[in-house]
Amino acid sequence: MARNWNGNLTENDVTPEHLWLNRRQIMAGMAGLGLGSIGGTAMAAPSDLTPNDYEAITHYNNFYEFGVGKEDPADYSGKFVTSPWSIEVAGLVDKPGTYALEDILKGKQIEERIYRLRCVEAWSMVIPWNGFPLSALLNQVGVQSGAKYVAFETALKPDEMPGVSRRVLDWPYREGLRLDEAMHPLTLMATGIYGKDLLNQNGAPIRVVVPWKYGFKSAKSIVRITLQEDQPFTSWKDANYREYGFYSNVNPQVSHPRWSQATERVIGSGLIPKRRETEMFNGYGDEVASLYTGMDLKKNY
Ligand SMILES: Nc1nc2c(c(=O)[nH]1)N[C@H]1C(S)=C(S)[C@@H](COP(=O)(O)O)O[C@H]1N2
Ligand SMILES: [Mo]
Repeated sequence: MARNWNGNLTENDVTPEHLWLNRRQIMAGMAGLGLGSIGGTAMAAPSDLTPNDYEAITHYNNFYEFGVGKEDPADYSGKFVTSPWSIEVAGLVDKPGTYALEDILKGKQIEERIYRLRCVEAWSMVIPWNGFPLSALLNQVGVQSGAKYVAFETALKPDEMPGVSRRVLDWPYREGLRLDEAMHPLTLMATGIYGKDLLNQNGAPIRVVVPWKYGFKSAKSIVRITLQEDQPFTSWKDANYREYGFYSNVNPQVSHPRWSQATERVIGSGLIPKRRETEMFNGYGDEVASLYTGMDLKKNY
């Protein structure tokens, strides 16, 4: 099921940006396998993009519907039923409706994308996702011209989610993106990790991954996607708008009110965890900075 990002390019895919991303992805993959560089090709890929091991990726999680402890999602998500699954696509689209997961996956090419995940809590890891660009789904349903934002809603099943009895957030967990962010080729609908179907704790069976934003923007176990004109309600901004903005692009220069975002703790780096400097847009600035031209990112945090 897993396939590399260089697989099956169509003519439409062959733009300079895509080619660059391809090489970067291949390199990232090779770095993960310890293969080093391809015959001297000039390469912008970060050399330290080594995926975390499966154990860390599946046992150090935030999924508050199952509890607020990092191991709670692994320990308490066993009752969560993720099959059958469907996503309701609503709002300003040509083909609204409830789509079975199988129908969403039909014809979608599953790629591997090795991305950094930077949590707003100032820790990070590297995850080899499997999935398809959100743009493929949005193109399939036909986004109408009035749509400016995409809203995501997570499943809310209190009988299967022991964490939601505590009102840590205004459930269901909701997130959103501007339409151009949602259409960006880096924005992924993930269905797997390391070539295996997502486990419940990682957002089975399907979740969004937006690698240049703090992790909470990447909503798990999505059941509804709405195209709309207005900026969507988002759970964390609702919980505390001074701490969590709508954009929440990774930005080492904008501190969280209670801690600095300049550095991050590297999960899986040993008993005395290493810290690394946090990069603007989590290292994806070459690809995404142009989305924010002319915006004050300190105000629009
Ligand atoms: N539905 C839902 N999605 C969620 C969360 C959550 O609590 N509920 N936590 C977010 C946060 S804070 C992070 S850092 C990432 C973690 O993803 P991972 O556990 O797969 O690494 O998921 C995000 N998506
Ligand atoms: Mo997070």
